[in-house]
Amino acid sequence: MEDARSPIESAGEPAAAQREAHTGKDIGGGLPLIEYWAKNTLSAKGLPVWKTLFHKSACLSCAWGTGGQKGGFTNEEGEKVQRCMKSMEAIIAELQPPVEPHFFEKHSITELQKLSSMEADRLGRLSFPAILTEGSSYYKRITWEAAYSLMAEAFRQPPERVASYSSGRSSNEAAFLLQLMMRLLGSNNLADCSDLCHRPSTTGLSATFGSGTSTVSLESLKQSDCVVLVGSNAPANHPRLMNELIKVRDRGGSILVINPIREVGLVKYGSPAFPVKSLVPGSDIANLFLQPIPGSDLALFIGIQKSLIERDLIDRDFLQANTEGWEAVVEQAQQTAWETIIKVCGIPKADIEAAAMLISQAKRVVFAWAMGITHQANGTDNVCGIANTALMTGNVGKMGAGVMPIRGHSNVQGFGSMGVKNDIKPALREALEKVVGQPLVREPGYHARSLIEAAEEGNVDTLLCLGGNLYAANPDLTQAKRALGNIETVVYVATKPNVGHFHGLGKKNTLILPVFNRFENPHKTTVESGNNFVRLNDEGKSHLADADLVPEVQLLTELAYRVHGNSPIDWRKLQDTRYVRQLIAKTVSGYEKIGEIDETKAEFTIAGRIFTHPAFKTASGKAKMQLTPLPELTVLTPGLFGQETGLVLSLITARSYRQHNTVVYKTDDKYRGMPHRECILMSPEDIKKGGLLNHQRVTVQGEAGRLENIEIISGAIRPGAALMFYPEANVLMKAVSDPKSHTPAYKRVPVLVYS
Ligand SMILES: Nc1nc2c(c(=O)[nH]1)N[C@H]1C(S)=C(S)[C@@H](COP(=O)(O)OP(=O)(O)OC[C@H]3O[C@@H](n4cnc5c(=O)[nH]c(N)nc54)[C@H](O)[C@@H]3O)O[C@H]1N2
Ligand SMILES: Nc1nc2c(c(=O)[nH]1)N[C@H]1C(S)=C(S)[C@@H](COP(=O)(O)OP(=O)(O)OC[C@H]3O[C@@H](n4cnc5c(=O)[nH]c(N)nc54)[C@H](O)[C@@H]3O)O[C@H]1N2
Ligand code: SF4
Ligand SMILES: [Mo]
Repeated sequence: MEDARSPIESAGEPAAAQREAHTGKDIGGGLPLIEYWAKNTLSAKGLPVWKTLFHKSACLSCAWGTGGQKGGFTNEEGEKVQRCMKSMEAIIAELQPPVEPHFFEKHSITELQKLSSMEADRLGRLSFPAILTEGSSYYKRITWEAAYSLMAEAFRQPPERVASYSSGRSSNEAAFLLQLMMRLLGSNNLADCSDLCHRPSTTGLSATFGSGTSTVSLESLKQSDCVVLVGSNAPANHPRLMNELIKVRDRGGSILVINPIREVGLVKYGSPAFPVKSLVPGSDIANLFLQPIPGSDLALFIGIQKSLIERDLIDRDFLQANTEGWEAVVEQAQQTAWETIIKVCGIPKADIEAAAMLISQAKRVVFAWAMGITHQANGTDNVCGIANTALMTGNVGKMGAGVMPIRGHSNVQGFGSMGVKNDIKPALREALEKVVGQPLVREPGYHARSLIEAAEEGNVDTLLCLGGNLYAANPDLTQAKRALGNIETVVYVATKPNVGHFHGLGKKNTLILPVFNRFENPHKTTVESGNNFVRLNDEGKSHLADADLVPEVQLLTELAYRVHGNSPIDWRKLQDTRYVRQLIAKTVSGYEKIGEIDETKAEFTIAGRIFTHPAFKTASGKAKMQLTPLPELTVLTPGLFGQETGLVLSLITARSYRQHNTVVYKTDDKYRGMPHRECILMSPEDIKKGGLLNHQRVTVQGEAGRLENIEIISGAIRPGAALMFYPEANVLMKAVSDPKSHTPAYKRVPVLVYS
């Protein structure tokens, strides 16, 4: 496959200007990765890092899901691999010394509220329970006994007024216990970070295939000859996926990248896994790089479908035999005018056709995506549009092909499997009902957004947050703070302090309860990767010698015991996680093998999820293709902000290269040439159009708030689009959500830029 001509040029956009504007690095990855490794492992402080690197447990960071059970650090194919720098960053943050013992006595909440995300994280590990009560300005240490009594009291409220939120870092065992405790209370108010993340993928894929996760295993990905990578910044957020993309190119395959930002690592990536051929010179990644208007990907996919239909390149036999509803989807693509498609996505017809050709020439295509697709007001339709394209080309249900949402947190998918969701699958509910011998509620509870709305209206009394940062992860931080402030008792179970602990305060009580992380628990735990592979984590030890920490499983079982007593579940017995795994094996479909994992140590692929034959988990066994209406992208004007002038842009809020979600590790982003976090990445064309200058300081106004003194950075981003870092930019936006998944549109935020 030949390297593509620059599609930016053919899109009529001045590639030269974009290249000139690019102030960052020339390749993604590269030597800085090795330098980081060397600095942190060869120093005097390197020993605990090495020890942790060799601990047999899954990586803390992303859901690509590398782990250590097979000896050394291995992927599910048993290949020995290196941990990426992101994995190391997460470990180093967990190996920090404890927060200084008298810190909270010396610093009032007003002072704590001034800390940035990075400063909050750098306070160190949480090592004792603390409480902030109404009228007090200081967090104070309390005993575990007092914390449990207070929580148990707080959970004795009507079930509709209690809720949980969770972030996918904890274990399957903790997740399972959390949902069981909540459901026995009679509450489905199990909001989860996936509501803010890949829920559109789960919703769209479940509707189409009857299964909400990736249909592709790592083994299968290794046989693909084309990967379509949409709305993902994998060089930063899933670095080990980059090695698979390099290998696709090495075996003569092709990569189509779709992203409004020409992320440098998606053009060329220097991987430490291939030190000689790749690390310094960099490996080519994208054969074709398309930069659509933010939020318009569905139009581009309908364009790809149309082009395939026009050239008679769709697999009608496959559609006939294995899908339902395909005629309407084909008809829709045929009926949609090219003019409309091109206008909505901003990509010229020739480039859309080139993308269609690239897909049709390949024998086995994997379609992969991340937040650029899900963080949209039509996130679920986006996912269905991708699935339709895969089905039309016969690319689901065979080795080397399929649809692959690239999951976020290291165990976010496991939380979903364990039933941490505001609605419960009937099969799981029935299985749980058998175990507990009583009916469980069927009505859906609050997801992350409806939880905030309910709290704002004063309808929530108690909230337990198992990890995460519900405050800073939400759109409209002012609303999030107000909403949390209406909840009587907010409990944060965490390993390290974050800004949510200081801003997301409950009305009467806010508790911060410290727990062990994955490599410190005194018992075995499991997690699930985005590729549907279950990992076993060995027992470990914490470096925090005198700390007053508990395992998450102990915290949840003790709380459940105090709320529910001994019946119908012997909660204290479940402090031994082997029994939790027995319950999971009995109740969670596909997880049967977890019942033997303590004896066999055999990590496994979850049954029924990887489709190597076109037999799906719908009632008919056929894929149900969904009709996907074109996105309606409103034309933005300064009037939206009550102004007459200024430059209106679609703001993408995303991660820098040195942060994990709301936790910032370093303030700069060298790869995008952004020297600090108060920057806005803009195209040279827009800078000129707005009468502005590179490095000028401007005001960025959103519908919910404003940020001042923001530095313009000129970069390779599509005109009309801009990028700022989350969570700081979350003050700007009102919550606009996809009606099907309720996930916020963080990637198309209207903003006005002016000096
Ligand atoms: N190091 C590190 N790793 C992480 C995380 C982290 O914060 N740090 N977070 C974890 C989590 S929870 C998640 S969900 C994942 C996130 O992984 P990603 O989804 O890669 O993360 P984002 O930074 O949100 O980047 C989204 C990408 O989508 C592009 N994009 C924005 N709008 C559009 C659009 O309209 N169309 C298209 N096609 N593309 C668009 C952006 O330019 C950007 O490159 O990473 C996980 N891994
Ligand atoms: N504007 C904008 N907003 C976004 C996004 C975006 O791209 N743009 N992305 C969204 C996405 S994809 C997601 S997933 C959410 C992320 O939202 P969350 O998952 O809520 O947030 P995190 O920042 O990952 O949470 C970090 C905290 O988790 C705690 N923690 C870490 N490890 C453990 C552990 O082992 N156990 C426990 N109990 N706690 C632990 C630490 O205290 C740490 O401070 O944000 C969403 N918000
Ligand atoms: S790619 Fe993800 S799972 Fe693999 S080592 Fe890096 S952060 Fe960990
Ligand atoms: Mo996420």
